[in-house]
Amino acid sequence: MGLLTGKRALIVGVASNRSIAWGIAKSMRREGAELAFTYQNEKLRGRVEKFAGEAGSEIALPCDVAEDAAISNVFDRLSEHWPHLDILVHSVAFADRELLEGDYLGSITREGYLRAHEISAYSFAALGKAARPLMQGRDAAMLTLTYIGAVRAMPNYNVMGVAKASLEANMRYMAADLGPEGIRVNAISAGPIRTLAASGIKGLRGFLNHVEKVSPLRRNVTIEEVGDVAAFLCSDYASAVTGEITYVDCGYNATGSDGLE
Ligand code: NAD
Ligand code: 0WE
Repeated sequence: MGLLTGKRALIVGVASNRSIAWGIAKSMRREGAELAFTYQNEKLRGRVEKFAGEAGSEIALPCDVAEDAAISNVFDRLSEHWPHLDILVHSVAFADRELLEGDYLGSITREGYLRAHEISAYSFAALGKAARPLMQGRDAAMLTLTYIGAVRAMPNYNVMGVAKASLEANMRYMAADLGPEGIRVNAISAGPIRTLAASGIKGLRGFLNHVEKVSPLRRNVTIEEVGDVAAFLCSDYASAVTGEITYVDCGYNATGSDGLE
């Protein structure tokens, strides 16, 4: 019997076979969950349909999280397939690329700030609000993905770090709301991984090399390792864990050796 046998999970944020959401989908599938997926736009539709098929799923629904109607439509359509939902995985972030370079104050704009927060933080609350009715009475779980840039000022991460701080606070407020209903809400703070969202980021190679050099495990984390922790956090083995951030970063966050030879 798998960790997630009999559970149904909606995965938001698959864009490629390198996506963290895909690592999570693979682990959840292996542990017996039934899966459904969303895709951001028509460009990604075919790819996500193929990934859904590989994961034994026939459910791939459009959802641009910037659109209220798209969010409510996902749960309307999902409820035609499934009477309930047990797991919601939110693996979405976006900021305009120009804001992820150089000085925070040098690059920040009102528009860029609002956009980053809308897509990367508000969307978790919006999806959680829309998923809530389907998750009643289920020992259900919601999960989001964050980064250490929420709690430390990291070079170039800039407005995304501020949005991740908001995302982490959202996660705690959602956990407080939904705990009495039996719904747990958690976050994984993953180490840097070369995904689509990370490719083309100036200095990503430097971040990866740095973690390899100074993290206790002396290497970087994989999407499969993030997936396994996600499966655990959304399983009944984690039934007393909510409002928590679990670092899956080869121990990087626990070190203080930066800058030493
Ligand atoms: P990815 O590019 O594979 O996934 C990002 C996803 O966000 C894509 O599927 C994209 O379609 C989706 N997205 C963006 N804007 C959207 C919108 N308006 N509507 C719907 N979907 C939208 O990259 P990833 O690295 O797997 O990122 C997933 C999550 O993991 C993000 O929250 C990211 O911040 C977080 N994270 C990534 C790393 C890393 O180093 N890669 C580390 C820690 C946390
Ligand atoms: O959360 C992220 C990246 C999220 C992201 C990535 C992009 C690239 C393409 C959000 N918006 C965009 N917008 C785009 O146009 N990570 C944790 C990965 C990441 O991003 C960094 C990092 C790391 C690590 C940005 C600067 C420095 C390090």
